[in-house]
Amino acid sequence: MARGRFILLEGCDRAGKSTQCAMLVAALKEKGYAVELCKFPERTTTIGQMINAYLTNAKELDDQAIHLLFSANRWEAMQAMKNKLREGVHLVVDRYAYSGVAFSAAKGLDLTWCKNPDRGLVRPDLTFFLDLPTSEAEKRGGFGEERYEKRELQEKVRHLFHELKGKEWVMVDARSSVQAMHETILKTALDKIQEAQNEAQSGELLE
Ligand code: FDM
Ligand code: MG
Repeated sequence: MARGRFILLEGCDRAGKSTQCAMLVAALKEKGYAVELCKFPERTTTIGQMINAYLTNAKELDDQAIHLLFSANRWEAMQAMKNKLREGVHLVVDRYAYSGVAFSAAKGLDLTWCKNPDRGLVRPDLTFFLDLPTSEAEKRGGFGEERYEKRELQEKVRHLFHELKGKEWVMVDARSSVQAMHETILKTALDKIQEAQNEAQSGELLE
């Protein structure tokens, strides 16, 4: 059996990541694939509750401390994610280490320091970056509710995402319609999943 694919959606706030993740999961399920949604921060764990308190301004934390909590929140999910992938389950992931680095570095922390705690996390097979100009994000509902939803910071975050992006990233214009974005994302994800199945048939991916 082919290992599941790790499909990541990254981007600034209000770019439509959560909507697109939900649509992708639903479409893959409808096609008969085993697929699960993961979201970071995962606010339900003990660490996640601390992160939530920080983001909703209920609690103050040093920039370094919150950075490490975001990373720990990924590490605590790692074994379960690896198990799922090994079982052939595809994972659609809403934010990951790139958000971790981009947001903390945008606040002024050293870029290399920011990257270090996430070294060794399982790598995405496919990363979509939903790109939205900050001026557009501001117009969307709910912007400004949480700690990081401020124009100046979001501009820096967007700039850092562009610095961090790998050659293999798939850039998606988040000004496009929900449906148009979904079609692009679904098609690319299906190609990736098919590629994995072909490799498994030729034995290359068997562990
Ligand atoms: N965020 C998210 C970080 O600062 N570091 C991280 O590692 C992650 C995963 O948390 F402003 C920020 C990004 C965003 C906030 O994310 C909450 P959601 O996706 O809006 O819940
Ligand atoms: Mg948000």
